[in-house]
Amino acid sequence: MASVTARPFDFPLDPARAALIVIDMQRDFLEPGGFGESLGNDVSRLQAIVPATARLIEGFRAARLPVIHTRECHRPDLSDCPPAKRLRGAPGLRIGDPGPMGRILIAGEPGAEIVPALCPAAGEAVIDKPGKGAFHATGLTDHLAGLGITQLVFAGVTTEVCVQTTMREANDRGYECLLAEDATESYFAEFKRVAIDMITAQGAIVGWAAPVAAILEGLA
Ligand code: C5J
Repeated sequence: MASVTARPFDFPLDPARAALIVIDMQRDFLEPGGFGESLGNDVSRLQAIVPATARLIEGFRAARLPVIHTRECHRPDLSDCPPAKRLRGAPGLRIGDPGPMGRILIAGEPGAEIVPALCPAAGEAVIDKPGKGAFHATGLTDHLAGLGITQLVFAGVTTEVCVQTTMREANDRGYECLLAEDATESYFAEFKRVAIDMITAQGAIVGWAAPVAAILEGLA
């Protein structure tokens, strides 16, 4: 057991029971010319966390601990996309519409792929998820149970949407959740700050937050 310096208090990391979940580091969210930028977002904010996220992934790989990647995407026939979700986007740039990197958030399209710098290694699980949370309508629960995982370290985008939603789902399912605070980002700086405050408030009501360097020390 290692003690990771974290907010609001040290996280008791048990590497034998821990996995890393990297949320939605997809081209359409991160790359210039993708869906995120076409909505008017500054994607350089999200690109900036790629090096820290890569270090975290490498640390888990070096420690031979599970790395799980997620992608927010839907089936080409949209049968897993509730109309209420699809109709929420900007007209002309909704899920399934033709976008700058193929059909927006559709499995198999270039924009739905993970950015090359964080490409999943052979044998690492890639969970395609139709919701914001990675537990909804996926096999993640069974996958984690099969590995004996009870602690989850989180990285990815965006902090206040898919990362926070998945952390809340995990927290309710009994996992101890630690967010790598320099390996997560939002298009809105204030949303990231407030999301981490909400997660760590009231004695880690949803979970803990720590820098990548502190988490890597705990794995060493
Ligand atoms: C994610 C989103 N991945 N912001 N999606 O956070 O719609």
